[in-house]
Amino acid sequence: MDEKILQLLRESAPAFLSGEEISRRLKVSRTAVWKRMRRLRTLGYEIKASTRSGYRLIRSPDLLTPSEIKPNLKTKCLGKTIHHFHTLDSTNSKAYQLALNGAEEGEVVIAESQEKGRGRLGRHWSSPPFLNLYLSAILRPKILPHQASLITLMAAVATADTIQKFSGLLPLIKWPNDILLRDRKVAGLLNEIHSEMDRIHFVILGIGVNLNMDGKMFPKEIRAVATSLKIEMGQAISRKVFLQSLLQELEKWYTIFMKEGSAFILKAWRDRAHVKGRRVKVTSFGETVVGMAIDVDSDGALILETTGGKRKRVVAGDVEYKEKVKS
Ligand code: BTX
Repeated sequence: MDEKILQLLRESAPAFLSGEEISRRLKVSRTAVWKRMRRLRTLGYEIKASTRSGYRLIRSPDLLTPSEIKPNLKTKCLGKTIHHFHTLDSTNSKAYQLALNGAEEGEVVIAESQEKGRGRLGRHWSSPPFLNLYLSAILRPKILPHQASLITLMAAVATADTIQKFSGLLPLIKWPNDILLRDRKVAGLLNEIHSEMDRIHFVILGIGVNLNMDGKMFPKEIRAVATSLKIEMGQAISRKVFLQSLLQELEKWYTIFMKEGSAFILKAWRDRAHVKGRRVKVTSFGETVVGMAIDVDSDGALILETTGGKRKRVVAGDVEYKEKVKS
């Protein structure tokens, strides 16, 4: 209903639209329209009311609702359906449920805040309201389950490129799913798949990007390791425009992946990760290994040369760089 009212107000802007006309078009009472206007104002919409002429939309807040995002969104599929929530436990959990119930490829879930934002391995992702981006996209790629990690690499490339285009800064991808600026985490990815032995039903591509957080807003324990675009650029940014760009980049890289295969994605990832020759400490399934990163293989696994000179393939885990990262 909010969305429909906003659409009507936008269509008639800059003119006023009478309460009577809105109630007639939406088949609801004048009181219902008035109540909705009051609610929209509490959400940050500036709506002028005149007893004679009706309502006029003056300004919209930086919300990530479909009516804010879709007008300038230049994608063919990704984000054509947006499920927007003021708060959710986790956008990934919601998207997973929607996908189980038949949601189509390209549908996107966005929340202004998350109460139980999820990182990998049961970790928490700090998700305060109206500042950042918390998004989950439903994809149904025709690839084999063992190639699913490539979707994470593809999304990391798209997220890094969006950040670079937006800020002019050079982000660095840290295997497998962190995006760093000046050695601090500005974005994280959490991909979850639902599959059979030889077929993927869907992938939930979860992306969190810190956009307008100030340093003090981060929980104390991550203040030294996290950053936001606002901190790095010295100015607040439009979440709406960032989201539109991110959806466009994701669609571009996903299309390249589906048409060209993994080689293109792996090259793009390598160019943005500079992993080769880096001394790393990797924790994987409770085991810690120190060594030199050699490369990622064609399935996106990290290849290490351990201090004993042996090659090791790591499919999941956490990486710590042993020297400072330049970005
Ligand atoms: P991760 O397990 O690699 O990172 C989680 C770790 O990062 C935490 O343990 C903490 O140290 C640190 N951290 C927590 N919050 C933040 C933050 N806002 N910025 C920087 N560092 C932080 C990374 O997992 C994957 C995160 C994906 C988040 C998205 S948001 C939309 C979607 N829905 C959902 O529930 N998760 C994903």
